[in-house]
Amino acid sequence: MLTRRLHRILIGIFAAAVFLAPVAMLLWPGYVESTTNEMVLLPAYNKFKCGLCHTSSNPTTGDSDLNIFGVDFDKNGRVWDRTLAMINSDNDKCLNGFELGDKDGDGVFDHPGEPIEHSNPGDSSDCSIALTVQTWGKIKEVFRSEMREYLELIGEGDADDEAWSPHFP
Ligand SMILES: [Ca+2]
Ligand SMILES: [Ca+2]
Repeated sequence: MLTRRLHRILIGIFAAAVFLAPVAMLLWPGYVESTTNEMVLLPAYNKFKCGLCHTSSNPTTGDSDLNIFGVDFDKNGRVWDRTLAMINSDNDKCLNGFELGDKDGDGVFDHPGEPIEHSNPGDSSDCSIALTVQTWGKIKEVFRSEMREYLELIGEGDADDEAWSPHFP
């Protein structure tokens, strides 16, 4: 009789712990705050936010695992610097510094305007080049140069003649 009652009590305690622990941790106010405080140490975070370091873009304590970049950031003392910028955490074709728009890791975003990540340094399937004002300018420059050379080659253009120049936005 006593054993059966003790058994029920123990099962009740176990069930309460299983169901209440996640709720208690969700209500732990310091958790989300600490993630946010660390996110702002990165040169850009407006696109992926928590998903830069976590396997979830909206982590709770139940799914707050770090992704591979988050692990490297943690190993680096949670400091963004040249060392972390020169690592390719997710083993795609882009270094962390490129993905976060700060190639030399000096903490300053490399491009004018609002700092937005090129891609996610913790996602091996994401290694993209954002079409910024700067990269679009480079594309136009290359095209104009190639077109000028071609027109001169076929005798249709003048290096100083801008009339043929295509109009780009
Ligand atoms: Ca990478
Ligand atoms: Ca990536």
